[in-house]
Amino acid sequence: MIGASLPRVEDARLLSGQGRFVADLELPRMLHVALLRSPHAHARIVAIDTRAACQAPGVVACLTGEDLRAHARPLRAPSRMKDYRATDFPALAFGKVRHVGEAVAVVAAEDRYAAEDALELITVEYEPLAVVADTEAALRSGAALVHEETGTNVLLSRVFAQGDVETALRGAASVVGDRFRFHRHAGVAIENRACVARWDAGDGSLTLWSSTQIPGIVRDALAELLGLPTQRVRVIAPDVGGGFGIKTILYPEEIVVAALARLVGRPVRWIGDRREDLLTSTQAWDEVIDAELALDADGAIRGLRARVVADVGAYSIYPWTASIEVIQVVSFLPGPYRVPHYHAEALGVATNKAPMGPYRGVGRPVSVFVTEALLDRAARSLALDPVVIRRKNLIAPEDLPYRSASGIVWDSGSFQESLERVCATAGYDELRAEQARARAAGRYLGVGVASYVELTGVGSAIPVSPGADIATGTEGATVRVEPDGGVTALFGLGCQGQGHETSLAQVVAGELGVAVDDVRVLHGDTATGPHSTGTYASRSAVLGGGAAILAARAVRDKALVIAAHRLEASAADLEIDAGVVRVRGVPGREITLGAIAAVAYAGTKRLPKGVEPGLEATRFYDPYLGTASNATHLAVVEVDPQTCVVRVLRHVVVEDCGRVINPMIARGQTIGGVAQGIGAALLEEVIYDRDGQLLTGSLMDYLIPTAGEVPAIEVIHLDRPSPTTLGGFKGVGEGGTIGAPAAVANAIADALAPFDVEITELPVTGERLFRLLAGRR
Ligand code: MCN
Repeated sequence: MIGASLPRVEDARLLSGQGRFVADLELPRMLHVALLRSPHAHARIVAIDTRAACQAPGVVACLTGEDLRAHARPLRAPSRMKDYRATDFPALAFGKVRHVGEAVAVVAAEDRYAAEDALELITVEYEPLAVVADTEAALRSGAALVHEETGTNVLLSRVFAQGDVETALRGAASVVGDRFRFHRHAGVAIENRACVARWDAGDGSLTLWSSTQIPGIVRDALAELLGLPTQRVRVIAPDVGGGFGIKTILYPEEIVVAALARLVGRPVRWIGDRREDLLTSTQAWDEVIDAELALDADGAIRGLRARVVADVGAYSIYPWTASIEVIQVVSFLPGPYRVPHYHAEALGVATNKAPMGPYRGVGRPVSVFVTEALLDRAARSLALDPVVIRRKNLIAPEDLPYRSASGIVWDSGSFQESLERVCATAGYDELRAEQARARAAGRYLGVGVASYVELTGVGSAIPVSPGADIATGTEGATVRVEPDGGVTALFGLGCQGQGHETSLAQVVAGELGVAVDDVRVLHGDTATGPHSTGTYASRSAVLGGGAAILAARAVRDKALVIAAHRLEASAADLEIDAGVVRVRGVPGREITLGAIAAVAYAGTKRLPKGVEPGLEATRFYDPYLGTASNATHLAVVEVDPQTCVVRVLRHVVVEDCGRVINPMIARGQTIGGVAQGIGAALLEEVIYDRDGQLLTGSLMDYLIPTAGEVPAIEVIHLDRPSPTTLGGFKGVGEGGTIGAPAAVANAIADALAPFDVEITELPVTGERLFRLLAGRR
């Protein structure tokens, strides 16, 4: 079962229009919500008049931020991190607005048209304030404050240090460094954010359907904010059309619809449109990184020094806080390399933009871009081949487990192997020869290599977001054999397209000894699944898979005890395959899992002495440290210096996600991630003007890659089981996005080496390339 490229069982439903997303939900008497959003990036709210809107046809309720305060506490993301300043994040702004698009009032009406029309009747008197447009402005003395109560725009700062980087830099044969910039990014899921809330006055309970990645976290936080007991709140994430990290926070709209449903006693629904999504969903990256890499003459890394300033936007998000992105950058800058001396400072700075949050890869696309760009530069300065300098510095098998310069322990990794394999697969030497031939003919081909390591399946020893007030180290699974022998596997984890209904079924089926088709995976419902925080940080295979193994094993052991009793054999002599338990070597002495379940549910009379009735188990798994996934990407590009068009001709990935559950799914995950990485490298950029107005508020302005920009991606799985996780799995969901931007950036720099330009900013849009090449062509 494990290792089989089974077709995804969910696809029949999803590809034939049978999926059930939040917007498909029709509830009797449901109200529709529209939100009035601020046109100002920073302004005091002097007055809001909703009287006319409240009288408008079809309108049932109308609330401002002040009104909502009586029904829901403002959200606050606490952290134990030293030098972190929490900010209140109100579901509807009161006092002032801090970014364009922030909601200031809500209308609930009989339909969305009535709600939208009523918004136009609300008058808001704003007093515009000085806009904190970027981190430079935010750090200037006397700058306007995004949150007055913090007394500064710096919401967090942290230093990572190992060894003596000053001395390492001083004695180096080569020091390469620059200011790098990875611009702001949006996570564009096919399904915009959406939520529906229903209040049941009969038993005082709330049900929220949300396109969230974290139903468990949303439930716990909502209960607290609304003052409800947790067991009275149920959060269901039905089919979700992509999340990519942006659906891993508790959003204002979820609080608003929940509070409204309770207030008016009718179901309330909000379906975000694309403009709202681009304006208000968390955004990613937006960091300026000053970094220097010091090397010996033979290319060995001596030390790395960096300062990373992140634009964290207007609010610190729940539960991850404003630190999630920038702390990952400094944690992962040393990459899969031996870096003896390291010093890095991270600053998270508030501005009047949408809040910063996690996006596929979190921080690592940025750190990998910087480190890999520096390595290529170092190779050029020391006249070494980019592959040779990586070979020299990559952590070797004998170094493992390896404690990185930022303190993360790599339990395993095939760093050298993935580099060698990518070169062999892509035909590196032949590519270089082809590049030389092309250059002689006036064409600019470039080859870019990037290696990375990431921590996946993180357990309780290391929080996903250091200091944040949320425990992310465990997941549970319930495995139940139904009376006919079919198996139901319940997970708290939700799914946004990763194929859990197939891959987790494979894990359960493999451990239990039944056919995959006989396992039905149900997930994403806090009322039915075990305790869970959700799907993020490439954790479901490791944590969900680990819990599934434990639960299936417990059920299997019990089934064998019952079977031994019925077959009058020893449990040690039994084997289970395709749902039938047989006495080894005795043809015909067998019993089906269904028959065993019937006995188990019939009760004590038919069961062996001391065996409890029932055939189900719930188990939790904590991988404790987490496990290292790694890969090397190789991109081949052609750049036309006249038109500044970049074409990615090839993209090869050799990746190690441990034991692969379903190679087709893991491949699909990698391909999707690479496509997003190519978008990040070439196209996607959120742009605000000096007044904090979003200039990329539609997909005409915010460019995502299409099939035209993405080549056929070659993916090889090394399939080296993790030595530290149950099942040997490592995560794969983010890797494509982590390696691709750096590989593409290095390939562009390589193509343009004759013009002596360096790539320091991503995305490398046509305009940026045009400016870089100005006067050099
Ligand atoms: N898998 C496997 N073998 C392994 C590891 C994983 O077959 N050794 C399978 C898993 O069983 C699962 C999939 O690959 O079906 C991804 O597993 P994993 O790496 O554990 O990641 P998660 O399931 O926890 O998903 C989260 C991850 C993240 S963090 C983002 S962001 C992301 C991603 O997954 N967002 C996605 N992939 C996405 N894919 C889609 N289609 N949509 C998103 O929003």
